[in-house]
Amino acid sequence: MENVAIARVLAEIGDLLEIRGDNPFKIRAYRNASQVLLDHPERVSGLAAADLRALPGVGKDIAGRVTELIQTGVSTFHQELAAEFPAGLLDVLRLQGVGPKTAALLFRELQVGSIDDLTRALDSGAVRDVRGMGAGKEAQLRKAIDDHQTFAGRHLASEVWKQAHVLLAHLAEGFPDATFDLVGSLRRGAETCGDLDVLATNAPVDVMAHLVGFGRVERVLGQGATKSSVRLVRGLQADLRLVPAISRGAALQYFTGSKAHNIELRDRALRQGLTLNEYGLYRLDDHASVAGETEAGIYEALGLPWIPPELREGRGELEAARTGHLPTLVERSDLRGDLHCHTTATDGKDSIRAMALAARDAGLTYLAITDHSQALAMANGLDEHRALAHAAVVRGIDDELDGITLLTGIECDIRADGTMDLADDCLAQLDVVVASVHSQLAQDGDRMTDRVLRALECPWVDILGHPTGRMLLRREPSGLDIEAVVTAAARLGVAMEINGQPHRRDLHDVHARWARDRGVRIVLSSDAHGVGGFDHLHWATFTARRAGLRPADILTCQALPDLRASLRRHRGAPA
Ligand code: DGT
Ligand code: CA
Ligand code: CA
Ligand code: ZN
Repeated sequence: MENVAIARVLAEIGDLLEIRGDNPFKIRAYRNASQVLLDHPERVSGLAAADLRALPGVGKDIAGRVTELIQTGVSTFHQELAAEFPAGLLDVLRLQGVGPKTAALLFRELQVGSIDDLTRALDSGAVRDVRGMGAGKEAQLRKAIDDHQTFAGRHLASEVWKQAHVLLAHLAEGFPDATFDLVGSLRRGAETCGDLDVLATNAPVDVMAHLVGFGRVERVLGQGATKSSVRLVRGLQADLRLVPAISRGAALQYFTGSKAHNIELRDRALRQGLTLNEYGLYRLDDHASVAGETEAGIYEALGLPWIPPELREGRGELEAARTGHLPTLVERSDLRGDLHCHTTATDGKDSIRAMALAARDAGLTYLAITDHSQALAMANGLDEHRALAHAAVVRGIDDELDGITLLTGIECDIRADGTMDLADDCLAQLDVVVASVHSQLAQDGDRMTDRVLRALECPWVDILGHPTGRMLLRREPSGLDIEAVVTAAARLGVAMEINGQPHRRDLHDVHARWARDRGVRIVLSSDAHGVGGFDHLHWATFTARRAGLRPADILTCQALPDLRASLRRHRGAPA
């Protein structure tokens, strides 16, 4: 039995106990154990009972359930729990804002056992009549179902990336001479992916059997000689295509997409008397092959320069390529510094010094320490006094370090009324101020816009952090009028952030392009909360590339002296 399968049963026990209203410690214990087994490098089913018990988070009870599972293929405890509720109730529980109490109530009062049942109950008006529900809860549930439908089946790109690399290692281990390429939306640097697309060349058909034998495969959806699909853990589908080496370029092009880009490209081919598919570019009259081995060769035969995958969204890139207007996109290695990170002073996991060294290892030459301000009490946010004391510590550590310069700063909350969370006199003494909204994101659009516009008027605000507050697959952007904010930021010389946290990617690429076009300078930030967080700069870079940004559009591609001079506080009064 695979670790994945055992982990899934334990996680489900946790969910079912939660609906039943069982002991929270017990619920957490099952969930912890599930994660431990999922991450365990060797097969748990091969372990002796004592070794199983020795795993962190696996106590006597859970070890017993796991042993039963391994020996019999089922857990009677899981089956008993599952028999108490309809299977679809777990989907209801996973809706945003539906806790176990609500799920249990909906089941008991209205026999809701699935999302479809819930939709029907909402449509009939039955939900609002249940004691403890009401119109507010009704609206919340409707929104949760809407979101579920919008987000269903999509995965954060960073999650897909992690799984992709484990899969690639498995494939390469079996076929060291083959070439495996990641294609699809992941290669285009998209924010979320519907599935994981992998292309194989120089491999025998046996590669398909090897895919199916991968330890993280939960279900085989189809296995063929040129295409196979499997479902991996967490419901991620992976497609593997196999083409001959002479078609690698054509297949890279075709399976990278996007569909919109491919359709435009195929139209262009047709107008030149050519036909394009995943095997090559051919003349229509005599079917002679024109290109196919390399991707650049395909574009070249169509009279175009190679187009970076991040731009292949059908947003005018073919026209730009044809007329010689493709930008030279920013690369991760162009980034010279980072102006947004957190330390143990607030909600970060690592010290100032550790963050500085990690930034240096990540190839950066300067780093601003921007911990939270007091409004974020949960994060132990800094008041004026602590902010200035923290800045003094940062300066002291900066003096001791070579190869990286620390800047003092703050991520200052923008209060609900648009005033800044710290006094001007404090903000003025720091090297850089990022202003961000963290509370009352549900404010109506006009109020949110006024709030942010007012914050931008504060002369010490250099950067607007994660402007829309969205959380991919979890929370829609705020009602902010982004056009009004972009216009004000351009006028006042405030830079706007592309936050690289994989669930933020905020600004969104379309907005970032807009902002640049209207004269706003862009900052790429990690928003690292630990030494590993500088990896986020890769995601910020993907978004910037999708936005068509060049190094010259980005403040953090400047060396420190130029960066300092470019910050709003050093630019003097706006013209
Ligand atoms: P996703 O999976 O929703 O994040 O987005 P993609 O772009 O990865 O889409 P997917 O996996 O359905 O297909 C991968 C690529 O294959 C897609 O970007 C372009 C190509 N492709 C798929 N279907 C078609 C099609 O009907 N026509 C053309 N020209 N290309 C297609
Ligand atoms: Ca895909
Ligand atoms: Ca696919
Ligand atoms: Zn923030």
